[in-house]
Amino acid sequence: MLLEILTYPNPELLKVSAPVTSFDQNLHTLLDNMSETMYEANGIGLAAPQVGQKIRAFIVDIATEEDDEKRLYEFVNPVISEGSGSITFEEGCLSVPGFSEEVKRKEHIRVDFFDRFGKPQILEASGLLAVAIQHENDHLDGVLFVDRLSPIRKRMAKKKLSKAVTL
Ligand code: QAP
Ligand code: CO
Repeated sequence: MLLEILTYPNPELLKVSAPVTSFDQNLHTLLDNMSETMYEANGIGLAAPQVGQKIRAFIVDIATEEDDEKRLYEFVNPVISEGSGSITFEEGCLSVPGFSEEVKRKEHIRVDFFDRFGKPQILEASGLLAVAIQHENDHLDGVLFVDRLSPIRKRMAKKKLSKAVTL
């Protein structure tokens, strides 16, 4: 089932999400619907709060069209640690359609998380995958990539976005 993606400036996107407590069929159905919604929207990442569910879960699939197979990662109650290096990437967001800006993040990260069955997992990620995980993890804390810009570029971005919604 396709889900509705909340878009900027919806205040729900600015709230902090709560940890997942039961790894049940409800969670599995939500994750399945999220991946269907992400692929349909040509996204590479989607967090539960973007579809109105304020729980700490997100999905990422950075496979491009040239890549044959999909590699869907599901993260529940993730904790990012041991960040190193830095990488600048032009980011977009399904909740901020039609807008992109360069954001600087950690190049290498370690993520401790749970899979959909509640089994603890550890992933070491670099490059685009690390960028995507940090971007999606921010959604769980109500942070959008626009908030990661320098104060000047943030002001320019908000001005541009406020025009886009009123037009
Ligand atoms: C987050 O972003 C991300 O404006 C996922 O018109 C971004 O899937 C992770 C999208 C960059 C890593 C690097 C945005 C699709 C999708 C748009 C997305 C649009 C259509 C964004
Ligand atoms: Co996003």
